[in-house]
Amino acid sequence: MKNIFAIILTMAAFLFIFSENTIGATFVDNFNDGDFSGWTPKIGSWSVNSDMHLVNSGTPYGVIWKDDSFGIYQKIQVDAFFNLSASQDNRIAHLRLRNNKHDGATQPYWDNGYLADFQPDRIRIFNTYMNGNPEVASFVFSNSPFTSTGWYELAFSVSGTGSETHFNTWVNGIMYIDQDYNNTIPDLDAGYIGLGRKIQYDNAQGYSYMAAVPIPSTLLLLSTGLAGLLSMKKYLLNRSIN
Ligand SMILES: [Ca+2]
Ligand SMILES: [Ca+2]
Repeated sequence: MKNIFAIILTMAAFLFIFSENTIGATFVDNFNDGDFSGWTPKIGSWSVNSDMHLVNSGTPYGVIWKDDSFGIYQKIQVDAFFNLSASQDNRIAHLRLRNNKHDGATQPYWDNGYLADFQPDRIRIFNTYMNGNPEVASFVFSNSPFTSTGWYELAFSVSGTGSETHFNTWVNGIMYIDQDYNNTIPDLDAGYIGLGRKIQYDNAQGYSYMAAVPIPSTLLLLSTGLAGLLSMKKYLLNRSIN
């Protein structure tokens, strides 16, 4: 009976560890079904074009939000089509994290949140809020990865809170910003994921955890699980002997 209880405890401990690591949400959208359900445009005129790419034909300050709200760790990855010989609107991509999706602002482009601005000569991260958008991180390319017109895989993540807030950005899987930030605005610890501007997007994906995994409890659970495993081994050995 004691051994059965240990087995159940083992399974429960492992299930709990697993679920604690996967709280949050993931999304993948290639827009190949011709619509952007699961996203809500805020500014601009958004659609999925005949090539099955997400496009904004309205204001260059367009913003579209993923519908779900996300937590402490957030990452978005998306393909963006940089046309280096066309107007500037075809060379600027905006990836947004932890945004408050504020509907009442007179200039909603400046919702509270973090904005990664990708351009062929540099990447900048802004802490946006009403009437302001201070630059909080940047990387100027000495050798730009944007060498010709085509699709580029962009990614932006934020983790941690307060002075432990941390940003990363990537182009085609190469990391260009890896930087801490001291965030003093609790509003910026959670929120929505979004895209912006007028460049063409495709293959959006992202994920989020609601909170960091607390290490002491994980270790406790792991040791409980190991103890349970040992009991299970003993139980199985005893059973085979009997
Ligand atoms: Ca597509
Ligand atoms: Ca769709």
